[in-house]
Amino acid sequence: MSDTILILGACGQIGTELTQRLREIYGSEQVIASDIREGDAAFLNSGPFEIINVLDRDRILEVIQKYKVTQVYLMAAMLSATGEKMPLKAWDLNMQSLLHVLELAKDKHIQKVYWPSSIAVFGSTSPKINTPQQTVMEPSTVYGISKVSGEHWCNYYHSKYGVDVRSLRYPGIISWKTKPGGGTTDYAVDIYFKAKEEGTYECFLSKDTKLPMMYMNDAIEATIQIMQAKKEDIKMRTSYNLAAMSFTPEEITEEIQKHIPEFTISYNPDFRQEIADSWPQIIDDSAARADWNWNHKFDLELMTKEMLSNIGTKNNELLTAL
Ligand code: AKB
Repeated sequence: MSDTILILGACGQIGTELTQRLREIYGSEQVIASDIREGDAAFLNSGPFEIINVLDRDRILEVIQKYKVTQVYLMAAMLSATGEKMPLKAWDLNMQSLLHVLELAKDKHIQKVYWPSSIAVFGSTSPKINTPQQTVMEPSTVYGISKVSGEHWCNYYHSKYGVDVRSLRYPGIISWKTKPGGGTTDYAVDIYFKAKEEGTYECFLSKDTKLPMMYMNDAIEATIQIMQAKKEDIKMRTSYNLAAMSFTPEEITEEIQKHIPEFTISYNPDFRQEIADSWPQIIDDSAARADWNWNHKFDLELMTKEMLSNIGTKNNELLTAL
């Protein structure tokens, strides 16, 4: 039987590109996009779309039954910076949606679940350099608390009920097609847009704040790769560390200046600095590389070329609408 995929939160930064890529692989009709509100016309026209509030379990089930869905990718979440402004709302959204989907999988309405975790599961007591797969995890943000708890729920549903749930701890994800919203790593997307559009950028993190980052193409490939991996190769049922590169605002600035020499940056750290300071600088993702052959393609140099050559082009105008 072929797979039918439901994406919850399909209009977000990762959901948009994931939907597009999954439709290329599985066929448009096999990939049901959904979000709490309608996306752009181009997005709606590229395949089936349903309005779903991820807090409404019955509605998720209705759509699963309507399309005979076999896999769910739960991409809806409130990120670190917004989560600190609305802690209880972030907790409700991030946890309840996951528990709904895990319950639906436990009751055999679906066969496989993807749920993203984050480097935010780590806190200031975790090692900052080469942060291991398994280590101390005492997150300081509500987003991090929800992700670390979610990881344990995934592991629990897998070991107790055999639910096939798979997860990755995303670093900051950088893309030119859809902008992120409410994250601490968002500066690394904004900086490219401002460099192209205004030639200058005020950064909300200090110049030497090193964080793990990844180009969107790698994030999408990793997501699909872990979902397509053989069951027995998935040894971590909490979530896998995932890495590609780490850099500071100063280092990304220098890379951009190779293409736009007149680009300038100033620094005005805000409440997000404390969040960033609690996170790892470099992640050890050797478990993902060993277990299911993860390998990144994009480094800072290649990503910068891609970002700057696509922002502001016809390509970008079209794809932003997806
Ligand atoms: C955020 O900054 O909150 C996210 C993340 C690292 O999970 N991009």
